[in-house]
Amino acid sequence: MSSAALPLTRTLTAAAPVRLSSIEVRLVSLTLVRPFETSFGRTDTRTVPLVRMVADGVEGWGEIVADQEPLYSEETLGTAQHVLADCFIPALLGRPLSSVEDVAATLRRFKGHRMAKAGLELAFMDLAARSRGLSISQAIGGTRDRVPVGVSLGIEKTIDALVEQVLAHVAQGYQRIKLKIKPGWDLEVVRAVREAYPQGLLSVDANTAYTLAHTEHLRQLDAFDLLMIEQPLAHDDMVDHAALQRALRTDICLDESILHARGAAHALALGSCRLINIKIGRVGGYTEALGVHDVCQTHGAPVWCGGMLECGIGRAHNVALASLPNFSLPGDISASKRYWARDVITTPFEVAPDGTVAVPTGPGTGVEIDHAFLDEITVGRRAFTAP
Ligand code: SMG
Ligand code: MG
Repeated sequence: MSSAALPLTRTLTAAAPVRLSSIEVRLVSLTLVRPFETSFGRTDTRTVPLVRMVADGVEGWGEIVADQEPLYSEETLGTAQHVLADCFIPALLGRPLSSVEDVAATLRRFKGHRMAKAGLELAFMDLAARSRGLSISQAIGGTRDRVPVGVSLGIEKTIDALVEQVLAHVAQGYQRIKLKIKPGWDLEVVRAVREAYPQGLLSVDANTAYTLAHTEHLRQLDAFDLLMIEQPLAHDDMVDHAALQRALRTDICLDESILHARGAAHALALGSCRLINIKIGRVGGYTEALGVHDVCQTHGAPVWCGGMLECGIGRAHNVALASLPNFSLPGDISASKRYWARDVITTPFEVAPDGTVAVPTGPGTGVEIDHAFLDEITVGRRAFTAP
């Protein structure tokens, strides 16, 4: 593997040390325009915890990607609310915080619960960048003004219905199609989609549905010239993935298995994968996401930005992250309308005919919250103030 020089001037500090006067956790309820089914289950409605921080009249917003049930990872809506209220928020309120790294360092003694931590880092990053009049993309050293995007298509009732979805999204410009697979919904499905979409970038995501016993079966995917197979084996495995990667021509991309920069380095050294997707929530925030990005860049492994069916706030953070130089593959960053009839931001994200999304240039996330709509869909809120 080649190694590339790391860029970057990063400004993860606020204009002046920040003492957070309040942190609010607000739950909003949103219904997908189309249910999304993976190997582990089906999502049609999401209850999304949003984090709002205020300091010296500047605010910042973050989103927590934990789900109702521990299906994608161990975290849930319930565990996130618990650790925020009882551990993380009390540790942050009233304490001087200069940078996003300070937030990460303050929370480091608490094990795990990365999605909950990320919600706080996201809000702080937004606030810190706004306090300096920088966009997050500028603050983290982003180099793209538009990012290439793909779409992740769930399991459908029939192969025909999926092929129809594929063609509709290709027509909208998406640069890469990703299919969810599981035993019983794989080879035949990929064959049919490949016939309908012979040239384009195509990948599959198993969300941990297979074991090494499926090696011969998965080898048959090599025939379809896939960009990658994402997370075929267990969420906590790296060794079996290395054995599988040796048996496959297709690149393995790890998602669930990569929780931090050290894990990314291990996976690349072990040969468990050749690609990594980065989700800010999965790795616990910007500090670690930037770390994973840099480790991969040093190893010559490209990364791409994963998605967790975010609303506009989380999506804005994802777009900012994906503007970093080593995000060279299309991300799971689709248009707002692919998820929601109405998004929580005033200007929804759109995918241009060339399959790119514009990186917002305004301060912080660069998006404006649609407060009237947010209030309408709020199903719970809890505010915490500094003593
Ligand atoms: O946000 O467009 C999106 C979804 C992308 O497939 C997607 N996410 O494993 O990569 C993944 C899944 C996790 C979420 S499934 C509810
Ligand atoms: Mg995945």
